[in-house]
Amino acid sequence: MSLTLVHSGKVRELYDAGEGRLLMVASDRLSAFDVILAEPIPDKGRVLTAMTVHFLHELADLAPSHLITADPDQLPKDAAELGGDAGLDGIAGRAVLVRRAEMLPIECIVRGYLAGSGWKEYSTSRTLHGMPLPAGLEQASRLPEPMFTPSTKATEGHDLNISFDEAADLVGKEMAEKARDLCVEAYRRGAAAAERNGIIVADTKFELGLIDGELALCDEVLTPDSSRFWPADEWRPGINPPAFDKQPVRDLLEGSGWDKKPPPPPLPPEVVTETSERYIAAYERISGRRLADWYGAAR
Ligand code: Q0N
Repeated sequence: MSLTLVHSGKVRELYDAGEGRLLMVASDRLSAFDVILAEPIPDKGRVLTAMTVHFLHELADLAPSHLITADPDQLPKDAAELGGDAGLDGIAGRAVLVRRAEMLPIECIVRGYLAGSGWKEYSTSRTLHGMPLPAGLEQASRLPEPMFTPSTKATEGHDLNISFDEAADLVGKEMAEKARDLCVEAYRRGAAAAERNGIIVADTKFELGLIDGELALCDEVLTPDSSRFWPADEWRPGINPPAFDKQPVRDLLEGSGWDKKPPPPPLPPEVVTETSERYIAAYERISGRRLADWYGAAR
């Protein structure tokens, strides 16, 4: 094995590919309630990779990105070792070669709807990251305008919501303004495309880095792992809408009496299949493309 692992996340791995490049490999692993499930979700890694590449192309006029290629034939030779017995076919469609960037030390979150920690803050103080909001909003309400709500890695790995001024203290005022404007516009465009096809992107997280001194989109872009996707026809203010991607998994786990400590109970095959189909549907509806046309399709 000649590619050095530089980071192993819950569902992805990052390798040093030499010459200022990294190889990002998205797995088929699924995380629910902060635990990795034992059963891989077929095609999940390809879906997340294809969706990211789709949006990087859609947003290319807005910002450059770290992407070099997703073409399996253009990956470094050693990459085949990561695909196990299948070789290159084992990672085709879920691996991308990218340029190494100087990452901003903030997570650039944009919220269009009030969910998760945003809803929690609003319900206690009628603010979002310290910014006052109108009264009368409910859980899952659409915000008057998408809002840039950055966070930063707290010491114990958990994210800490910060104000715009705190983000500016970390990266500089001009950089924070650039990042905010880029991310809000990227969210507006991505969310509008998704909503036309029945999927609400409630919020999303961008990771930005500097490449040749230019602010560039890195990591995943507008995927179900980096965002909250809701089925538009099941959204209404006042409730916590189901997740477009993994609600069947959550329902199963919630209904199983599991105490949320590892190991999680096994997923029945029909829940694995349904979840895979939901990921594929999300990609196909949002991008207007077929997953079968993306790298790594079974031939
Ligand atoms: C990088 N992360 C955080 C992989 C992504 N182009 C880049 N250059 C340098 N560093 C990074 C990138 C990118 N993308 C981004 N860590 C390093 C997110 N990780 C989590 C685990 O999987």
